Amino acid sequence: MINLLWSSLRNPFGNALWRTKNTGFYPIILSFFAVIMPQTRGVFGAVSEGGSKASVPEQGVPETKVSAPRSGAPQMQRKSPLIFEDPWIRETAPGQKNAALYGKVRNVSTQPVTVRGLFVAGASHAEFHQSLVDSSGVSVMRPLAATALAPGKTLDLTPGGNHGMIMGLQAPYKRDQKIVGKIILKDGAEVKFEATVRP
Ligand SMILES: [Cu+2]
Repeated sequence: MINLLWSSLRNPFGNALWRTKNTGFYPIILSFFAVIMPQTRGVFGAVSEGGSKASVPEQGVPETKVSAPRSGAPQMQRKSPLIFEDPWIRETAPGQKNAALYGKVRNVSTQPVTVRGLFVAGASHAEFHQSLVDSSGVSVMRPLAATALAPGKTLDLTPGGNHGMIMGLQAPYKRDQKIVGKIILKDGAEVKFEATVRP
């Protein structure tokens, strides 16, 4: 013990190196330099090589951060041209295969919008229908042709009138259920909605 103290007093540096070599500290010191050195070179590089090298990482970081919201922004800013106000579906009885969708589809854009199709979850097929009274006085319904809505105009879907026809139900729509769907526009865009099932 005294010998060790004495030798470290006489040759503290050599002793320390010897100990680190044999206890595994040496690799730690090496890795320490391995971590520090590239950073040091980076700092020197930034200083000696002017803006070119340093500017790459400096620009790269904000650019990737900015580009994410930028690329997302057009989609978020691209407002839906249609609003489906108060969409609802009449609840169905067990075994019933068809249902009807109601609400107000409003064109809130400044361009005419053509409604082409309909998709409703839980059904095999859906389309817009119009209700008519034929020449013999019988109430009938027919698929609504692609409907162009002028800016500000509304397609009213009401019981007894135009409606979304939902066919091929896989299970009954039960009261207070939320049913997702989408209106498909002529240009292929889709307007998603969530309809509530009501009595
Ligand atoms: Cu119908």
